[in-house]
Amino acid sequence: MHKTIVNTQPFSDQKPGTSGLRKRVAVFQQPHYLENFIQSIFSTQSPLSGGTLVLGGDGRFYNQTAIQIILRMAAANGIAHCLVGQGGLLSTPAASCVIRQHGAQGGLILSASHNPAGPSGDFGIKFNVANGGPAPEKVTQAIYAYSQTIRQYTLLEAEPINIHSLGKQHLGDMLIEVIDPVADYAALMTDQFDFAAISELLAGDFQMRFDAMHAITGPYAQAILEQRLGAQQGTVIHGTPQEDFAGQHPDPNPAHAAELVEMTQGDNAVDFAAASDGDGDRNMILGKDIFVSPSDSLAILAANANCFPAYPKGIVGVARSMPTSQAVDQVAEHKGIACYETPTGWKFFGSLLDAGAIHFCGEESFGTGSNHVREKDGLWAVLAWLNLLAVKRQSVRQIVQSHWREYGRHYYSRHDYEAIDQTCAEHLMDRLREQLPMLPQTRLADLTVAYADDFSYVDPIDHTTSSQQGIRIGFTEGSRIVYRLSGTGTVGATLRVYLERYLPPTGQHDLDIQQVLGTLATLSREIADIKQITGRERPDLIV
Ligand code: G16
Repeated sequence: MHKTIVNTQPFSDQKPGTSGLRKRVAVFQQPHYLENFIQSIFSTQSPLSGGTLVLGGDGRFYNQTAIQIILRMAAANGIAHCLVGQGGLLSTPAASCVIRQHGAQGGLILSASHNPAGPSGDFGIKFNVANGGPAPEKVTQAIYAYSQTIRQYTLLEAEPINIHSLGKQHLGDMLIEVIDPVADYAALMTDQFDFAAISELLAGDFQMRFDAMHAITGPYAQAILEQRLGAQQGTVIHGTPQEDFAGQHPDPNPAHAAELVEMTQGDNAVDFAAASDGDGDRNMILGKDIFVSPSDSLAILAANANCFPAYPKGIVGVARSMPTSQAVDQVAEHKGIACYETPTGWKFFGSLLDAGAIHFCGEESFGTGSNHVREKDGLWAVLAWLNLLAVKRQSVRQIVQSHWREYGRHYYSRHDYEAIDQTCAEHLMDRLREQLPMLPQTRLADLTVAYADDFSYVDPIDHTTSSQQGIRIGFTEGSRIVYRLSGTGTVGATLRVYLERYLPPTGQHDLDIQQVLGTLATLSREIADIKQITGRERPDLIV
């Protein structure tokens, strides 16, 4: 088969963000754009040469085109073996599972996560390394550096490859194996949870819905919840992956999954509802008339880890991203286990998980996971909650409320200012940084600032430093305001403001969240001069 070398020029915007390279589809459709980035991965990640690569995505528009190009480039770049999810499909946690179980040297996940899809939507590429997790910063920096000097890429001339039938075929010297995208992952889940207990729960009066949001988790949820666990047919809604996610925003939060939230309210409310996102790594947990915040969900799962067959003696440690509420810290302190605060991005949990320092980790951005893979895992969190409900035989609300009675409640909310001008956003953050030395001991409203800093993290395992990871303003009674710019948007900048206030076990736990956080919300706008700098009166999204 003929190998072609194509001359090219660098694109200046190929720096990966919080989670891979995410751009509008039209950006990826530019001649050479995708190829340059893929060549930068193949040329810098030497273990891939002669090794095994896992390939799949969330099924969004442009996946099929990208997979054909990547296969031809992989074959031309000396990859020996490529495992492709049938139809080009693999959820992000399933890709992580396949990389680990097949001893692959890495994987490419084609997804822009929860961002909308379709010809005018977003596309993305994530490179995961041999531990199954997102590439750490030193790897993404090397890929970016290469992309800035690239002059050539190489690919095989070949007819389109059939990725829809299971089985093996050759492309040049490379073996392509089209695999069932669900099988390895479903088998792993049966090791993690008590499927018999969950089946028994689902066989009774218990009513649940799982919203796959027209994205990748449909086939996984149908196979695991309906076929293996015996949930009623129709439990999984919006279960057929579509290239444009039916024009919806597959972001599992109360704003974007409003239909599911409604199913948990009123006379015919279901007992439990959950949703996952475009690529299956996020989760939202709901009970009858209750939304479980991702930070609380992590804390509750950590507090009850001994309910899961994989952790009969509980867990050794936990980690959360810095802006995530400190609810899990309370659990760690009570249980005497380690607790780490990392920057935003699942990649920062990898070294802690690999070293056995933690078992569970999570983020406010609807991500929860464990050491079973190296990605956050939407269905894992759903099964964990089902396992918990099966063991405790209490409602979601009862479990959450008794957790608050034991550990106190961290009232928590994120206010997003979306698609603001990039220069304004950077100016706002710079001004905040300038104020930091003056803030400690200042009295603001009825609060006193205890500390104010720009979060910097030294990985305790590999000792790499990541600085400027978000501005934290902490108050003496435990409240916090955190500011950072999102690393996953594709239009302008998104300013995220995270608000947190703790009320102890004896405090009131049934108050309105935005009311409890009202003073902090006002302060957050004043301290950062949000209106003057961005022109925005109020956030575009409150979660
Ligand atoms: C990605 C990362 C997460 C991160 C989230 C939000 O999630 O994997 O670790 O918390 O983005 O990041 P940001 O606040 O920078 O937008 P996903 O589900 O989009 O891949």
